[in-house]
Amino acid sequence: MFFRRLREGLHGVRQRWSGGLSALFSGKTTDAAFWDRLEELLIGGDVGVDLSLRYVDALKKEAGAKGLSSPEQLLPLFEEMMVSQLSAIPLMGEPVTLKKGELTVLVFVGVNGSGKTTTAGKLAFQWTKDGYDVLLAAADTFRAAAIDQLQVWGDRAGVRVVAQQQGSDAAAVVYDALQAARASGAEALVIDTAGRLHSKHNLMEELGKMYR
Ligand SMILES: Nc1nc2c(ncn2[C@@H]2O[C@H](COP(=O)(O)OP(=O)(O)OP(=O)(O)O)[C@@H](O)[C@H]2O)c(=O)[nH]1
Ligand SMILES: [Mg+2]
Repeated sequence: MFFRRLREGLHGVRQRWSGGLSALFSGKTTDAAFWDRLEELLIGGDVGVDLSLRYVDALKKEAGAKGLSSPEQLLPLFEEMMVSQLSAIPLMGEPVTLKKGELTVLVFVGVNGSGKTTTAGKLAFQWTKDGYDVLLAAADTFRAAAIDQLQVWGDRAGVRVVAQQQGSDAAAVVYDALQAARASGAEALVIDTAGRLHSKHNLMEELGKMYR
């Protein structure tokens, strides 16, 4: 299931980088220009310089070892590399299950508009319906109306929302929420955060602080 979705996802990425990866892998040869272009596309796609270079290197080695020379033959290897990289992340693709009388903390992180707040609200709603004691935390203190948006979900689900005013420290909201969740014996703390690109350094730093 996860792999199928990932494969579809990768397929989607291929399509969006039209004239990009898909064109590259439908080319004729894996000459120096091919490898340069692959590196360029990966870095341009925000894969990160180190990881991009590692991918290119590993793919080159595999191609050599297996005696593959056409881009088409390399595509499945490339996909496999991406999949194994992602599935090495602990709990990747695993369902989140709550335990009665135990606190589970869930942090929603993702690029802008990817559905964090909506999913946080829906989960809080569903888990409340399932009889769990849930708490929402409005750690998106960045975008105007983000706190209200979560509050609406909280009202709908009958779930308490821990929030401070807009512009306050997101890590402080998380700290407050964690205290409140522990004090009240909550079973799920669902934390909504501000949308961010992984390439925005200061916002990633903020995540690190929340985690601590
Ligand atoms: N079709 C569809 N739309 C969704 C889904 N989840 C969210 N949306 C819509 O996508 C838009 C963005 O959703 P949000 O939940 O606000 O996304 P977000 O990640 O919190 O956005 P930011 O806080 O701005 O980063 C809204 O218009 C939602 O109604 C979904 O599962 N399906
Ligand atoms: Mg949001």
